[in-house]
Amino acid sequence: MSAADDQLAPRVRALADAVEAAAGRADAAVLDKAAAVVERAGERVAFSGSYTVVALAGATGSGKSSLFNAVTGTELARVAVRRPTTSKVMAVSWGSELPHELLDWLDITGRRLVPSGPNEFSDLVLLDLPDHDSTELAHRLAVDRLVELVDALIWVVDPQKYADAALHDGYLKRLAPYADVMMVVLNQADRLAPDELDRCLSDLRRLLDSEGLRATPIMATSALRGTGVPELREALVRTVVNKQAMAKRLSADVRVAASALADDLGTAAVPTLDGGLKHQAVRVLGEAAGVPVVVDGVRRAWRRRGSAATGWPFVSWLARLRPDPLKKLRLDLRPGDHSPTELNRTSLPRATSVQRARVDQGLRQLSESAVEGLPRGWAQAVRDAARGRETLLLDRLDTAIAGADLEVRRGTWWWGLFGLVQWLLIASVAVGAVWLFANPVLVASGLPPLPPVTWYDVPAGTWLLAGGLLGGVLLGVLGRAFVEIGANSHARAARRTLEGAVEAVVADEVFAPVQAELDRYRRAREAVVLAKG
Ligand SMILES: Nc1nc2c(ncn2[C@@H]2O[C@H](COP(=O)(O)OP(=O)(O)OP(=O)(O)O)[C@@H](O)[C@H]2O)c(=O)[nH]1
Ligand SMILES: [Mg+2]
Repeated sequence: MSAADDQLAPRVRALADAVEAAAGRADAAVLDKAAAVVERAGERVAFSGSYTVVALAGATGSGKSSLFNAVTGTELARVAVRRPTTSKVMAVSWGSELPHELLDWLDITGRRLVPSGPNEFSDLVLLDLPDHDSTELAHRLAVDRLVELVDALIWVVDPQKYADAALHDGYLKRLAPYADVMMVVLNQADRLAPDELDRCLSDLRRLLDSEGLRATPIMATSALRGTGVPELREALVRTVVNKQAMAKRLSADVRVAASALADDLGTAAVPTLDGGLKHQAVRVLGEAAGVPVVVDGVRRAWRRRGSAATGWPFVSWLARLRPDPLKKLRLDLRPGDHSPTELNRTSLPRATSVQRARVDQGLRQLSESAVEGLPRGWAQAVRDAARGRETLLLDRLDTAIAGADLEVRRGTWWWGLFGLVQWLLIASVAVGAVWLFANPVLVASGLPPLPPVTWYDVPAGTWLLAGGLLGGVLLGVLGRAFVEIGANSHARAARRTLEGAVEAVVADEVFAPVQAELDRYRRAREAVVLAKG
């Protein structure tokens, strides 16, 4: 196994990974080509990797068949003056058996075996192709198909047509990545004077260099006279013995496909879902799902219950008549009392079109930031990931809000104390009133009047009555202030709890799928880099 082979397998695997990751996201034509390369590479190695398939290609009449015969020392290829001569691909191999599997895979029916013992052509399958610039469509199609499959190509040109656009624009330029598995042979050299041949060769060299084919060697031959044929034969044998052509060809295939996919994937930095972006999304979605309504409900419920417990009893019973905001929202149940069913849904207003629009907008904001720089197909995939479960999202948010423990069921310890003191003050008012106003009744009933007690010349009854009234009101006001502080801090705590619950849902339904898509993009990007080698 050569170094090229060693690297080829992981690169083919990487290309397969990239194709898998980019499926449905990258350009379909690019993906198809890359998938075909993966398949072809696997098959080519499986079908007798020990053979090297070399094709003689070129324009009609350049002398492919003549050169074939000259190099192999056979008369297997038909040579003629009538054009085009070769209409069917012919494959020849040496030894005791034809590599049928390989030839089936290449879809070549014209096969000839040159019976021989082990020799320098033992592992060679040499193809004589029809003309690439043929008037016959079938010829051109056969050439195009095999140019994609063979391990090495020998382009046979003649002094008249070596600069032909059909060859250079149609094949050589786009085959630049395969420069090191190609060779260009200027045949019919006998038709040129030595200085003309030199000019011709240097012109051809210049042309190939300008097309990115510096690594492609040039040779001059005459199939008619046999000049240059031994050198060509040696080059061919070297290619076969070296056993690098197949791996080099496949390597170039993988590189070309991976580069095309890399271009499609773009070069922008892979976007990340940063904390600020996530926080913003949680806030917007929480708002849409009713977090502010519940937070406000918590504040008002705390205020109502606190006022009822600590306020001046003459007034605070009024507070009890007002409905409990959390009861109204069905959020007064214990967390365990909720199950995520329609029956136990909160009575938060059902998602209105405005809310849905805000959810939509929140998700769009998030996905637009997460798709910055991504190619179109990937951007769409990220958008779909962000909004794929939008309907479920609102339901799950509602359930999460219903299940959050808002800690407003119990009051706080000092409410009881304030309540007790309020009742003592009421008692003081009552005692004071009796003390002040009971004497006429007692006297009329023949009972002794209450003893007159004064303090600073003011009757004790007045102290008790006025003190009780004033104390009750003051305590009520003080209690109200404390309750307000408590209501605000509970509202804040409720907001934290609710946003935590919302975040858990959004992380699950939105962040995770978006992140998975971004990870997939990163995977594709890393895989093509590996595949390019
Ligand atoms: N002078 C000269 N004539 C050659 C040489 N090689 C081939 N020919 C002649 O060129 C003509 C075409 O040769 P082929 O080998 O059939 O050419 P081909 O490239 O196989 O042509 P197609 O099969 O039609 O594509 C024949 O008449 C050959 O005798 C050469 O090196 N020198
Ligand atoms: Mg021919």
